[in-house]
Amino acid sequence: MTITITAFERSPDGGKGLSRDMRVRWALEEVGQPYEVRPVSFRAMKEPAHLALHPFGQIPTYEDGDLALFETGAIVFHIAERYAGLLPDDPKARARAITWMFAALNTVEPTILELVTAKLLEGDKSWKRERLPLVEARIRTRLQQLSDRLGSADWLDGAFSAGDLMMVSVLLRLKPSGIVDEYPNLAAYVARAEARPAYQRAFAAQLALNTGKPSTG
Ligand SMILES: N[C@@H](CCC(=O)N[C@@H](CS)C(=O)NCC(=O)O)C(=O)O
Repeated sequence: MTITITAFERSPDGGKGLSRDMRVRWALEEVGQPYEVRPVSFRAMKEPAHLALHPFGQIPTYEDGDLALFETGAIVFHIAERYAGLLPDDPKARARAITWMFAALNTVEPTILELVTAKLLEGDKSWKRERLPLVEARIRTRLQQLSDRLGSADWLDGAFSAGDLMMVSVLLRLKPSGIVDEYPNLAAYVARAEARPAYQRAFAAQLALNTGKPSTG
């Protein structure tokens, strides 16, 4: 049974890696599992057929036989549990890698999403000028803490894991702001992850869907 995921028919960023199907594509590429993509329009996302898969009317979703999942954290965790390559075998190292997945989604991503909201959804509000510096300060607090912990290591805890995949996916959303570049070890961490062949293949496939040009990756 082929794994099928959903993705934006037309991604707001033109398919440059920011839509969250990227995390799932990347995970599947890391573990060497083929997959198909079903593009969905913004309208179709809110219709009953898609809502049956995703109660919040979003992408991505994941289907494998009679299993249907939503939420990238759950999907990437499922992939990492099911196929080798994204979680260490040692139980304690595995638990720590899973901890980093949660840290990415629960502790780092919310601050970054605040910035996206402040800039894109509330860009015309009167409070924007006062709010933005506060939001950026909260992001810098988290990035400094993450930078201190990463130090000079390549990855957050030993070998590359689903924890790194999720953390880098979250940090990439900050790319347009340039804030990650203020922390050279984090910028190098993100670049190291982006250089992984699995990331490159996932990125090329997402871009190809949006540009209509076949992926060469
Ligand atoms: N927490 C969810 C967030 C999913 C999400 O926000 N998806 C975005 C695309 S990256 C979406 O579908 N946005 C359209 C909408 O919410 O209407 C996850 O990690 O899967």
